[in-house]
Amino acid sequence: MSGDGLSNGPPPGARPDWTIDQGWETYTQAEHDVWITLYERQTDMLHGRACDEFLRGLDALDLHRSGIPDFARINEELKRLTGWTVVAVPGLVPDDVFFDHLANRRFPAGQFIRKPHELDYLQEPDIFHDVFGHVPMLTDPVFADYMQAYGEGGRRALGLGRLANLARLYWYTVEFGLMNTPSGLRIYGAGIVSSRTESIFGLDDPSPNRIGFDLERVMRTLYRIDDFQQVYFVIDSIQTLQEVTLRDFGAIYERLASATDIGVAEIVPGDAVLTRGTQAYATAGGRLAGAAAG
Ligand code: HBI
Ligand code: FE
Repeated sequence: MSGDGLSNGPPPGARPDWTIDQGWETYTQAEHDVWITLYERQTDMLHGRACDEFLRGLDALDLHRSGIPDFARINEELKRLTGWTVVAVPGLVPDDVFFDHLANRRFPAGQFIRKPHELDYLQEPDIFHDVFGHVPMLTDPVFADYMQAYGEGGRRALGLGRLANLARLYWYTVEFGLMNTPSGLRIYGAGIVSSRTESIFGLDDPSPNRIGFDLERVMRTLYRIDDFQQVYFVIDSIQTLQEVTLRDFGAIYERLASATDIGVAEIVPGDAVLTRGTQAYATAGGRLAGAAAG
C-alpha cells in the first residue's frame, strides 16, 4: 500500500478492483472448524452484549450455519435487505480501492481465516472479523447508508488530505463503537463483537474511558491498532450515525486543520464522560504483558 492511500497494482490473481473469487469449495474442514469454534464462543456470550441490530443481522443472514459462509448464499439475502454484497479480497486493500467498494455497497472481506493458534488475536482482518464482525450490521438500513456515505466521504477525504481524520471516525464507530440502549451499553463495532476478550473488556472493564460520541472529538482522537482501545465512544442510537452523514465535512476539515490530536487516554473539556477509566490495563503493559483483561 503506497503512502498516499492510492493503490499500486493488485496482487497476482486478483482483479483490478482487488477482488478475488471466494472459492468456498476450497476451504478445508480444519478451516471450517476454526469458524465454528469462533462462532460458537462468540454467540454464546453476545446476547446482552451485542446490539439488537447486530443480533437481527446474524439471524437474517443465517450465519449460524456450521462453517465458513458462502458469500453467494449470504449475498442473496443481504442484497435484498439493503443492496449490499460481500466481495472477497486477499486482505487489506489500498484506501482508494476500499472506499470505492464501500461507495458502491460492496464490502471487501478477507477470503482467508486465521490459524487455530491465532484464535484470540490477529492483526489483519480475516473472514471471521469481516463477515461475523461487519456484515450483520449491513442488514440495518441506517447503518448500510452510513457505510456507503463513509465510502463516498473517504474518496473526498483522500482528495483533501484528511484521510487520517476520517479513518478515526471509522475506527471509533464501525470498528469499536458502543451504543447506549434502554437495556444498557451494547456493542455495534466489528472489532469488538468479533473478539471474545474485547467484548468483555469493552463493556465491563474499568480500565478504558467511555465517552459520549462527538464527531469532531472522535476525528481528533488517536487510536491503538495493537491492543484493546483505551477509549470507546458511545452513540445514543443508530440514528446518530445517520446525523453524521448530514454534517458539512468541509467546514469540519477546516477546523481540524488547526486542531491538535487528542491522545488515546485523554479526557478533554466538553467530553460527556460515562466512564473515567483507570487505564490500569494499558499501564500494566496490556496484551503483551499478559495483563488480565475483563
Ligand atoms: N481493506 N480489506 C480491507 N479492510 C479494511 O477494513 C480496510 C482496508 N483498507 C483500508 C482500511 N480498512 C482503512 O485504512 C480505511 O478505513 C481508511
Ligand atoms: Fe474491520
